[in-house]
Amino acid sequence: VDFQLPDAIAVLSHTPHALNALLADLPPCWTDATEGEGTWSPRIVVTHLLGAERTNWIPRARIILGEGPRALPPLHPAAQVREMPALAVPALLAALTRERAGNLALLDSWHLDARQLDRTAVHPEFGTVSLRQLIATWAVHDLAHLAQIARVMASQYRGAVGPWVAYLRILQT
Ligand code: NI
Repeated sequence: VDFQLPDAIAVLSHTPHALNALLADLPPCWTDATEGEGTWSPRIVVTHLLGAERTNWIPRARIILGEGPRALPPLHPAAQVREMPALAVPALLAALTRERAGNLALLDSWHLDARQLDRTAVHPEFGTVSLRQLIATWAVHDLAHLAQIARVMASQYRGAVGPWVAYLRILQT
């Protein structure tokens, strides 16, 4: 499937709703569940998504579109979530919903054309990347973390499902 900005924005605008539907009002046995020491709970994943709204996608898009040196700074997501306040899930979901809407309104206001989407910057690991690739990655990053949340939650019942574990590919990892 070719990248089309409105299609990417469609996914990006749905993610907060999907997270709200999945996580709002769930007991902490789900939202604070992990896959073991040092792994992220759904609550920490949402914290990470909120951090990325603030420091990743739009700031990097601005660098790609800007007139200054087009070098993307490295990001440190694990350190970032450690430094962010430990908010409760409802507060996190509200903040993510608000900040995502603001970022998408800003993106829309730029009226990006194909030439702008093809602009590039230098990523610290990958070298040349385009704005188009950044925005596609923003959408896939949402989907990856939705899958991660589902996997973390599913793994809590690895023992509870008994022999059905054999049919549940999500538990085979
Ligand atoms: Ni991530």
